Amino acid sequence: MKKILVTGAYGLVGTDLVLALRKKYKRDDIITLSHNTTHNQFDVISEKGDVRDGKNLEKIIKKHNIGTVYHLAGLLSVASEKNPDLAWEINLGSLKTILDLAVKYKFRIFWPSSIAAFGSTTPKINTPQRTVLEPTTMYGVNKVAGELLCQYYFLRYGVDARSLRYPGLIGYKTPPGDGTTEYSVHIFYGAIKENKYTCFLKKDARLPMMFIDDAIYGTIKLMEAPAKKITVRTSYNFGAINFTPIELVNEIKKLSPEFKCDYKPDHRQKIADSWPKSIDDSQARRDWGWKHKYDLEKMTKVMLSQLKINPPAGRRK
Ligand code: AKB
Repeated sequence: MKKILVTGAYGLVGTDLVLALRKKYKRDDIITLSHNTTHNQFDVISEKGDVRDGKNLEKIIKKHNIGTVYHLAGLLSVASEKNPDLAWEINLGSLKTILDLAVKYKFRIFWPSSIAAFGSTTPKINTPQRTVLEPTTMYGVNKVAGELLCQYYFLRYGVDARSLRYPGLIGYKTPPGDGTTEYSVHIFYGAIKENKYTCFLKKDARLPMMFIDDAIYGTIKLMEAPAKKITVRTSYNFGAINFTPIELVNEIKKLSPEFKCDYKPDHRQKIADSWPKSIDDSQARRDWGWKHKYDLEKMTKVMLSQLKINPPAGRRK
């Protein structure tokens, strides 16, 4: 079998994805690429390197006879605003390098886009698959350019690149990254550690969200779908639930009645204001059978119970 390479394997998506892939494939079939191989918590092959180093990427792809790349390495929205040049290099530069290598070595690619591809001129409720894409963040600009690049390489070179517009993802196996929807992960750490949290978004900031198990299920399902089912070569709208901070707080309070949250919206609110509130993902559901399983209640129960078993203080930073 041709092997699978996962970049960004220690992030929120990468961690759960590698664990899920490992249930389906043998140890030697999965290769992770990371800056640091010392914290290798997976029973897979790990390679050291930076996704901006095209020569190293090519060496790894040749050495392991790679057939699929999940290219997850990237900066999130808030981190990208702090360092737009670095975001461009990592989020877009490395995607271009991998697409070029896919032309040469004929492998398939998964690349995550995001609801950040939309902007304030996009319809916010049930945002359609095909609509205005005028983001005002560097991260969003990277995502739109990346989506178009994937489609271009498919049309021009036949590269089988597939993508999902991830909503805010909520998981418990890694600490939250530097993004906007990440309040929805930080809040659980606050609830578990000290029964309180100060939210950096307004209490009524509704955003599209998804529990990580659904995201991983959908990502693998997309990659396993026959090519003829894939009618979107930019990136599929990918939805599950949507909620506001106060709705999440009320759900947490059902299980932890002492939990308190206050709201101090900061610069991140402006990013949230430019994103949709809910997503129409009917095309993904029609084309390749996407279906989510977790609602707000079920997700909250799993997050609290899992973080109680493995409390944040003992976790890798
Ligand atoms: C972020 O908030 O930056 C990400 C995303 C929605 O892409 N979680």
